[in-house]
Amino acid sequence: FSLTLVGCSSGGDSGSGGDGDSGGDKGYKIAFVPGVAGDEFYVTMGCGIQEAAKAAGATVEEQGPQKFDPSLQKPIVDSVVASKPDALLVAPTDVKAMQAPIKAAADAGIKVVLVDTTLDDPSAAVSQISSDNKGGGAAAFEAIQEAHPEGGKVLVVSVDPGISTTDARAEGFQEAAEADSKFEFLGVQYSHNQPATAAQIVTAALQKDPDIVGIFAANLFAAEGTATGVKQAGKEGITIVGFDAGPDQVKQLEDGVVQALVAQQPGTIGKDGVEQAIAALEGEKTEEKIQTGFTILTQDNIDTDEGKAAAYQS
Ligand code: T6T
Repeated sequence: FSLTLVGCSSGGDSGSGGDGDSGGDKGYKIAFVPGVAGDEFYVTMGCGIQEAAKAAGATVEEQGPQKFDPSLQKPIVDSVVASKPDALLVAPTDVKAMQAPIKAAADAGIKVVLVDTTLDDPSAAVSQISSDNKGGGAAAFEAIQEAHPEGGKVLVVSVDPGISTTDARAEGFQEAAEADSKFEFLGVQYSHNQPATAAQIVTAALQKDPDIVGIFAANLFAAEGTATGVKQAGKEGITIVGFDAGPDQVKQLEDGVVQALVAQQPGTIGKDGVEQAIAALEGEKTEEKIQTGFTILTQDNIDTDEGKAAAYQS
């Protein structure tokens, strides 16, 4: 099915501002396979993709798995490859399991761009575009450190091992936490992208270690569940830092349930992805790796123009 522009606005990080002169209006067909359907991070990326494609006279078809799960994403990539688009923008859900299906796309002559997540061996792709995930994880620790200069126990709630982005965030957080001897790193627990599981992890962790001072939730759904878990445990004074800035996360930040959010630039990742795909199709040089930035959102900047622009679309 086709991605429509419904819900995309020029506000937020829609990736607007493309120069619009790339592509030569050849009517290229671009396929977009996000990590999971309906996730506001990928919805916002889709807006950036759609806008950049429109500027280049290209069309976009989007199809995403119902869960962030390579066994559901693989058949989608297989069928997209069979439909022979000119380019494929894909966020692999696992560094290993998605290796072969994505290589098959490149072998079929489709220009592959990895958006957001990557693979153990990304050589099938003409370009990889992602946030500074490791740096974002370290920044998340710094926000907890600032709130708790006395130190204490800290925990990471992630998604699943084998996802390049969330693994890098957890690693960045862990390295930063272990560099400050006042903090005790309690490890990483995996929520399988289910907010309810993240909430259970947090309630159980708080029963075992009621003196936890900070929790880093490594993506949107982990953050949603972590906030619920802390609330249910009736705990106050715990600093929660979440990755991503969907509408629910922003609300939790405004309500003071979450203290900071690391907002990525999904629209820009999408726009850059289209531009790299078109450059490859035009036989132009591509950039092997593009790193996009992030904004730390707190109650102090969420209502500013910068804060509003960093929030995701829904
Ligand atoms: O955090 C994003 C994305 O960067 C990550 O790879 C998977 O989770 C999200 O889509 C948020 O749900």
